[in-house]
Amino acid sequence: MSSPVPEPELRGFPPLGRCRVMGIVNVTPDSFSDGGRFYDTDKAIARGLTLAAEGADLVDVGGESTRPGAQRIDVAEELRRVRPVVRALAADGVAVSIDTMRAEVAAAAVDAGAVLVNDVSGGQADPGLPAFVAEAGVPYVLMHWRGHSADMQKRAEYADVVADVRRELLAQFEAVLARGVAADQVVLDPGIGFAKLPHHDWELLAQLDVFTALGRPVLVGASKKKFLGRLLEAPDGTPREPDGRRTATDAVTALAAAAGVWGVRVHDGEANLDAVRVATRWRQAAASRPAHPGGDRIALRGLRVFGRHGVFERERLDGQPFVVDVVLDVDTAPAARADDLTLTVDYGGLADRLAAVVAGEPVNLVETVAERLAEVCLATAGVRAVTVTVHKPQAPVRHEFGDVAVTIVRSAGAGEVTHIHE
Ligand code: PMM
Repeated sequence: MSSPVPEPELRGFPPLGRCRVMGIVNVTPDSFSDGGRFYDTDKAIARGLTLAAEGADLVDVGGESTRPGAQRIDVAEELRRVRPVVRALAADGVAVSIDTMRAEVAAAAVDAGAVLVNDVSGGQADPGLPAFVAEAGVPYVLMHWRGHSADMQKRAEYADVVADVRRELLAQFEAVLARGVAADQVVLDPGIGFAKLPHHDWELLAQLDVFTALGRPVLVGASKKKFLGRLLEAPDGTPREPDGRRTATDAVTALAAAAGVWGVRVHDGEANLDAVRVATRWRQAAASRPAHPGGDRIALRGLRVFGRHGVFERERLDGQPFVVDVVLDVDTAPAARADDLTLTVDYGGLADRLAAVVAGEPVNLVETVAERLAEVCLATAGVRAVTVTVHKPQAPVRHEFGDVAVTIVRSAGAGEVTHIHE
């Protein structure tokens, strides 16, 4: 389970401390999961209000089905479906996102009060859409996409689905940046079920960390999709119907939220919000677990050494203080029994070796310094694991701040611990 990292900034969405729940309202006669149920304007509005009342942070309104094989509708029809729903929900104080691939629909929806544009084509279906998003400055969900739904499943071929989707999504991201969209407007989405077979969806979900590591918020739309129907198929191979995929969806929500995604796009509010609450608490507990459970520890804290690390020329010329904390996982019992320094870590000698790294060859990143210090610690006889924190209290930050620090945890691989007695 990955530990919490600060939420990447998304314009207009201050950090919430948990995964967001985006409730779905498909104002369509033919979406796979709720086909027709909310096609009527009043029913769609009522559904959006219910989702918001259940705790959905956003309500995503879409007028065009993107289920595999779906044909496109014309822009006038899409506008007719979504505009009154967006307007009514926004007027009622609901945060609305518009699920569209068209600039004209996005513009009308933003005009009617939508606060986010969700583009499953990730800027590829209508070049005017990223241009509109750039000009309006609205947050923008950019999804991995290989082509329109009518024949997208023909394109579900990957050498390595995670690497391929990551690369293509980054290319789409760069393309919208080139059209003037700012990085802090963008949420990335791996596009579960879009030009993907069930095993592709599972691989993407199991490696969400690859996407959260891109430094942008990540949205996952797995709700009731076909890969869950396949997982839950009957003994005769009949896939479970969408309505029977609710609990499995809640489970995916919990796991995705625990993996640190920014949001999940789901058909039901309450149960998914409960799942998010479980994941949030789980992540908090994981973050506070000790790095070296149960073992003996030797700590050396506040080792202050002058160094020249940093990306700026001034940092290389002038240098600045770095402060190092290390906590070593060591078995101290043999040294204690014999009362013998040679059987434990000599922290004086270790401090000299750590100081030499900090004062030595300048590198760009505090992360690199921390990694080198961890290597020195793990090369010290008896050290099984180490937590290294490198503080840079005078880092070039244009605001008053307390500290900048990088903490890493590293352990020796099996059989790699150097024994003190050898
Ligand atoms: N899936 C659907 C529609 N819109 N938007 C994003 N960002 N991500 C998705 O995975 C996604 C989407 C299709 O599902 P639906 O028919 O249940 O709305």
